[in-house]
Amino acid sequence: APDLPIAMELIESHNTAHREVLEDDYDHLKRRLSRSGVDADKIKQRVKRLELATPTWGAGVGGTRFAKFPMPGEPTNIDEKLEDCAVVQQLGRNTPRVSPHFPWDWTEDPAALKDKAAALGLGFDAVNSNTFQDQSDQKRSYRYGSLTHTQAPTRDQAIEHNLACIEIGRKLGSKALTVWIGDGANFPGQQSLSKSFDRYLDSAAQIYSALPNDWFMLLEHKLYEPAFYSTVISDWGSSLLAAQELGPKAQCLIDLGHHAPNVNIEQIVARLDAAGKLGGFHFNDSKYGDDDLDSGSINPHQLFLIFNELVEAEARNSARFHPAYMIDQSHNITDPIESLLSSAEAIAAAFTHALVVNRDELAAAQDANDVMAAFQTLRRAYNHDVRPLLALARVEAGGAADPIALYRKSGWRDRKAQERRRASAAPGIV
Ligand code: AOS
Ligand code: ZN
Ligand code: ZN
Ligand code: ZN
Repeated sequence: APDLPIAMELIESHNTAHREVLEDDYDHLKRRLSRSGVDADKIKQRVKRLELATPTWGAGVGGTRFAKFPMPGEPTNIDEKLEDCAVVQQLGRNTPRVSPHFPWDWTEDPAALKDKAAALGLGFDAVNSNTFQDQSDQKRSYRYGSLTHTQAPTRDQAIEHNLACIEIGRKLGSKALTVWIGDGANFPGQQSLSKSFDRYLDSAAQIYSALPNDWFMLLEHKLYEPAFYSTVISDWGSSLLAAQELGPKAQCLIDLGHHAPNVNIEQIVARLDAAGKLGGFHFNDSKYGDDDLDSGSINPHQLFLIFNELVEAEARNSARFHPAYMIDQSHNITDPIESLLSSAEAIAAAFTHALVVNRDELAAAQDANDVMAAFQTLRRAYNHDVRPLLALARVEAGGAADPIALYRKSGWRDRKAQERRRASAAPGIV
């Protein structure tokens, strides 16, 4: 049995204290849902199967290019990050796998790392390559690009790195490689918009051909930053073109923060699904750009509408529906464990709201062009307070009724502040 970080007795007594109120609230919700023909117990079982990956870099305190404010007790190496992700999984019960980033999480002994994670009750999700910054031991610079660089030896170096990520990912039990590159141009005229995309396709094809059969290559688009004039894989269109060119194992990954403000992301979900290319998500929220704020903290309704499309997509084609869900956030001023717990619950809430939409009613209203009825069908689902369902699902799975309250009570961070070495305040990472 895994050696879990938080004492089971603490969770049990916490849950016992919450039990009565929780069951009372759940029964109330159950009655309300049954009046609209929805079986709360069934939804609860489905929500229990929701799995979100946590990012190793999200376990540490993030920063901006201006500053980072370290927090006593924050993790500074992959072992400590795993421990903190294990706390999130133990209390929240919907984040069973961790997504590592290389070379940040580099290890000479992946087998040992895999065992260490398993001992904490964790597995590994997609591996992330990093050719968007230079490493100290690297021969060639990515200043003017990596997979799309004009010079072949630099492209080769970036390809080699991705192949090394696949190798290490195999040993960790990963099933996907996520590729986000910062390549692009900061000035008009700086590079050929068409040739740079061709070079991307060429490099990506070499990585693709090294993928194990049961793996996916997830292509992550982003409209800008660090390339502020033109980014090579800037949007879902470029991503889809590339994924279609590469082959069936190449899929598109949607990071919610990687679009211009007000873009209809749920429509992108529907389009990528129609093309059979909906590979996965990086969940986060944003106000202005790639803010990497906590999921559902700014626009929980958009998250609901995205899950509404996902529920429809799964119903349309459950056989090929397997998007990888991950949280990709930068926790700059909160305790990352609390942000991850809060975000995982917000994502589960959006999913639950989507599950309680009366699909027959919605389809009928759409067919009859009853606009208000269609909208109200969504609104009714969104207005339910589903927190008791989420809490009970967690408790039944061995987690905590109120994860953040219990986490605070556990004294985890203070204890780690005594044990762990201090993090550096160097800005710029993530
Ligand atoms: C960058 O903007 C992307 O969101 C990537 O997913 C990136 O690899 C990750 O945020 C780690 O920096
Ligand atoms: Zn300024
Ligand atoms: Zn991302
Ligand atoms: Zn991003």
